[in-house]
Amino acid sequence: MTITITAFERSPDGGMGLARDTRVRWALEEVDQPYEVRGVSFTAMKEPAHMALNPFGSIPTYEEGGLALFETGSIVLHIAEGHVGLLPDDANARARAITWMFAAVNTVEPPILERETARLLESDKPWTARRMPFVEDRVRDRLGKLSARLGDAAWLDGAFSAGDLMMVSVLLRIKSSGLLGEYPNLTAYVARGEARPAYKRAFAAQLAFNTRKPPTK
Ligand code: GTB
Repeated sequence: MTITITAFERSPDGGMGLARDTRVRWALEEVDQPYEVRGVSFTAMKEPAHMALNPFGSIPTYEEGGLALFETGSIVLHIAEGHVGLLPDDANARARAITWMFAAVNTVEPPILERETARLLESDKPWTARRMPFVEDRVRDRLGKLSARLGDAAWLDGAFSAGDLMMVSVLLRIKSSGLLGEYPNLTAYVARGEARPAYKRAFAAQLAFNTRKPPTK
């Protein structure tokens, strides 16, 4: 059955991999599933056909036969549950890996998003400069605790899992901020994620999609 995901027709980052289709592409690459990509413009995203797939009018979405999903956490979990490679066999280890997926999108990503919103949408507001240190400290609070838990381990709980895929994807959003660099073990963790062949293929594919050039191997 063909898998089709949606992505920005032209991502605002020009293909730096920050839009959330990258994490879905990465999951599909990890489990070796081919997929097609339908580009959606900002206008089309708010039209009925796309809103039927994602009621919030955002990307990515995932279609496979009669199934249509939105929310990257749910999409990656669906992919991980249907294929070998992203979730451990042991039931308890599997539950813990899923817990890390939730921690990524529900505990670590929100303060990162808050910072992005403050920088991108509120930079002209008179209170932003005074608010920013508090916003960044809320990111640091999460990063510090994550860093302490990761310690010297390669991945969050044993072998690489969908939990790591989601966590690395979230952390990539602040890679260029300087905040991640305050935590050498998290910097190395993200680099390990980026070094995975599946991530490299996903990144190359989204870059090619955005630049309309074939992926370089
Ligand atoms: N919780 C949802 C999920 O995980 O799937 C969030 C989906 C979401 O916010 N999608 C964004 C979107 O469609 C794209 S990823 N936004 C348009 C809209 O809602 O109208 C967020 C994003 C966009 C662009 C960059 N960038 O260019 O750097 C980075 C991240």
